[in-house]
Amino acid sequence: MSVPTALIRPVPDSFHRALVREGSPALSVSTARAEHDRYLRHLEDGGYSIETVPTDEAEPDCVFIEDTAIVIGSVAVITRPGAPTRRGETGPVARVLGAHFPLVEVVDPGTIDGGDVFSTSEVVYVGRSSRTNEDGIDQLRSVTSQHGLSLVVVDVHHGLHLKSAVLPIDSETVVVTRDAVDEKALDGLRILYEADVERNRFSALPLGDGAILVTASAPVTSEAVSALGHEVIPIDVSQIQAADGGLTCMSILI
Ligand code: CIR
Repeated sequence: MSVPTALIRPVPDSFHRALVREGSPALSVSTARAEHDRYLRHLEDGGYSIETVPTDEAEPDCVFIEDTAIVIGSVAVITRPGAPTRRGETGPVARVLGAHFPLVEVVDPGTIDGGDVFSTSEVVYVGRSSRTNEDGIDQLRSVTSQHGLSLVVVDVHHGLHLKSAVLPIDSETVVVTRDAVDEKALDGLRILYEADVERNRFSALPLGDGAILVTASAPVTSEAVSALGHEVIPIDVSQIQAADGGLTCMSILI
């Protein structure tokens, strides 16, 4: 059996110019880099082999590699990111993923970010958000239907991406930020709510070995995840979160 691989991109020196919400404090590149290094160690401990796409100083957000590609069944969908400043990030990722999968490219006028997509065994969920538009969703639907998967569209009312507000923690459970998405679309999934005092702070990445990496900034929600019987591993990624990132966004797991 082949070893699960995590595709990642190192934090560039230009990370301090990453896209942030208005009024956000200045970003520290060295702290973000230390957080990223710890994240990589956890991926390795979780059983992943790391494959690195070179960083690019011209792309301040390139560490958020998740947004550039989505693996669906046997193909990799190369996205067209919703933020025009991020569209140059896809080429180098496509070159590396092309060695593993046939590629399908999302084309103009479609936009879609990988942060808006997660899957269960039969369903792909996609967020209709400020980054992912109707045409991008239609292009993704033609891929999912070729793989016999249904596509469920979830309207994102608050937050950057679907996975800013809906975090899968196992095959049937998601942690949801209240009032952030159209929850009717999540019918059939077990919902655990993020603690209100930790609004938008919880993020999670289930690792290959069954443990779940969780943000240290959301201990109450993480405790509730642990109470479901999961092993949780807290990690401090405050600078990554200051740039609107979470734990899924720094890797593409293949
Ligand atoms: C952006 O605004 O595009 C980046 N600063 C953050 C992207 C985070 N992506 C993700 O969580 N999938």
